[in-house]
Amino acid sequence: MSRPVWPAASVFYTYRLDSHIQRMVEGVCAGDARQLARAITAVENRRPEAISILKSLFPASGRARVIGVTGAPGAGKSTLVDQLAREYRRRQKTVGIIAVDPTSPFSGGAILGDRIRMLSHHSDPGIYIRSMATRGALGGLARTTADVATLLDSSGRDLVLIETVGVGQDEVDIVRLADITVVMLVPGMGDDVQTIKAGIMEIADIFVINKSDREGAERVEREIRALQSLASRTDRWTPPIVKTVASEGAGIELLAAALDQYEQHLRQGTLLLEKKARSWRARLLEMLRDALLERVIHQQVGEGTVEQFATEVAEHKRDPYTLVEDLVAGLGRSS
Ligand SMILES: Nc1nc2c(ncn2[C@@H]2O[C@H](COP(=O)(O)OP(=O)(O)OP(=O)(O)O)[C@@H](O)[C@H]2O)c(=O)[nH]1
Ligand SMILES: [Mg+2]
Repeated sequence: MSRPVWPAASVFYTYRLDSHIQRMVEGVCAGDARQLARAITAVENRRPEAISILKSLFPASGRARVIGVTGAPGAGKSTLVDQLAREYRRRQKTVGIIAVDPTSPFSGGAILGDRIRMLSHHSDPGIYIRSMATRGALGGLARTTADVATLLDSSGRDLVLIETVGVGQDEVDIVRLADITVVMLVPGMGDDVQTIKAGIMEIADIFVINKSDREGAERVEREIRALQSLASRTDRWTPPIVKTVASEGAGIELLAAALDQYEQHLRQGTLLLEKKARSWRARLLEMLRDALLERVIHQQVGEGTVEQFATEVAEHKRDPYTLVEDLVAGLGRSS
């Protein structure tokens, strides 16, 4: 018999870990930070019990507003997210923060800075912060981030803030899954707007020009406006541009107001539902892809065989098209 793997073996593990998972699920729903941390670790590492945890917690999720904050390395994302969290705490809202990939090669030693800033909330149970530093390690960073956001949501957080560097496709995928996407730009980074991936500019619901204390904020604003005049959105929303000095907390209230406004806009008609359905479509396809791949690799060919196949194809001993066809056809037979 082949080795049981996540997610196909979740039923087997659920049976064995039932009471342990039960405690974890109840703890998360009650807002217990330790159980939440355990659940996140299980999901992040795609442990066998992860699916059971997510299944049990899904019904408790769906209430939080998920806000993605993205921008160039060093743009001030962590500083802004920190300030925004304070603003929401002033409004008696609870906040979960996911800082994705602070160890990326782009940000150098920023993880220490992130850690130090996190300490500023240390005594406030209304703010829960988690760093995710596993770029590419287990694949599906966007999916894992979305699942972690679901956990924070089910733990009763009113807001989930996701910070991610707006550089690669992973990051575009991550912020695409948020309800609201904030794209941060800063003056004085050369051809400002051009340094941010076009894909990121298109998904901005709100633009922030941070470090507005520096020369050139107006120029960035003009560039964004020029870009906006070319693009057209189907939801009749023109992303506002908010200028901030995150390090001094300036403009944060304006940003919070812009976020409120966009949320109100989304709540008109079926826009919010449509947006959520779009992101669920992407998540479902990825989940399906992962599940099918797991089945092919672990149930049919086994670990290491893919490398062997790859070598055989490279040596032209095998034709990859027939190989893939056979493997997919085998799925139907093995179920
Ligand atoms: N002058 C100025 N400096 C700022 C402002 N906001 C943040 N900074 C500084 O910019 C530096 C980078 O800020 P971070 O918040 O770590 O930036 P980040 O975008 O999270 O950086 P990475 O996660 O490494 O990509 C820090 O030294 C901040 O103090 C601002 O509005 N004006
Ligand atoms: Mg940061």
